[in-house]
Amino acid sequence: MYRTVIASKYNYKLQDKSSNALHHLICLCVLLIHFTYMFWLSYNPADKCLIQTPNLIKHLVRPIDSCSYCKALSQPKVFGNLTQKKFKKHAYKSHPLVLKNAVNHWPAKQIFDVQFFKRLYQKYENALLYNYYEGCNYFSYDSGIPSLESFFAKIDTIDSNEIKKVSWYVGWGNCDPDVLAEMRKYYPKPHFLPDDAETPSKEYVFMGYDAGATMHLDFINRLMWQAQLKGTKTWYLKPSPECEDVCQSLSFLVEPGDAVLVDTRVWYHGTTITPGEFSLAIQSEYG
Ligand SMILES: O=C(O)CCC(=O)C(=O)O
Ligand SMILES: [Fe+2]
Repeated sequence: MYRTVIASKYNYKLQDKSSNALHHLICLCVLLIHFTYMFWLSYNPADKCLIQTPNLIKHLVRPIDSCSYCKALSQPKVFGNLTQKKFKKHAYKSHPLVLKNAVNHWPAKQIFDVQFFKRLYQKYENALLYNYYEGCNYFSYDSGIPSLESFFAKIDTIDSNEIKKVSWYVGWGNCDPDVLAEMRKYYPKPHFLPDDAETPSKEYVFMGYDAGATMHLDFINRLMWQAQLKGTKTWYLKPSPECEDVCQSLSFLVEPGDAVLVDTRVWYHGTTITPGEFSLAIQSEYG
């Protein structure tokens, strides 16, 4: 009897220990699968670093702003079409600027539409892959269209007149040299940028109906220029939290033919297309 009790106690302990070990092993495997999956999702072969800094960490460790970019501003600085010389005074202050009609003469204003880009990416069939390997981002915002490839596959449906009222908004970087060369046939380097300004070999397209970009901050290396080619769009800017006591949020409307300059590294920004309109903009950086 005594032996049986000892044996069953011993067995119980053994069982207890082995089920604990099994439990730990399962937890470890689940964690391992989870982190491998997260890594696979965020892995981009174009990135120089194997492990990417999560956006939350980027927000926490970004430099504190001096607020000179937003102090005493209640609206963007609005100019007519500025010359290079006049633009230079404002180019690096990070004040939001609107240059009315500065890109009105660009042929892209007439020529660019969803089908233009669909045809372009059909012509250069390796461009999607090239963009991917060069780390050219695609943003689906709230559209639920997961990739540029699926956007082009879907475009005939979302662009048809019967359902033009469906809201969608996407943006993507164009890195492929052939695609960029074809795009640049229809617009020059913005004439107001300083001659010595550094520009990347990547230009973004943002387009959609009735929607826009949700509020965010960009972790990019330079200042941003954007050419509003089709539709009207409202920009919403919010100063960074450390400047909220001395600066205010602002919003402004841009029209086809306007150039917009926003330092999207310090201004939180979002956009909304005027209801019922299609909007298309080209965007890049300068430094
Ligand atoms: O044009 C837009 O809707 C948003 C653009 C944007 O987020 C940017 O230029 O950084
Ligand atoms: Fe942005």
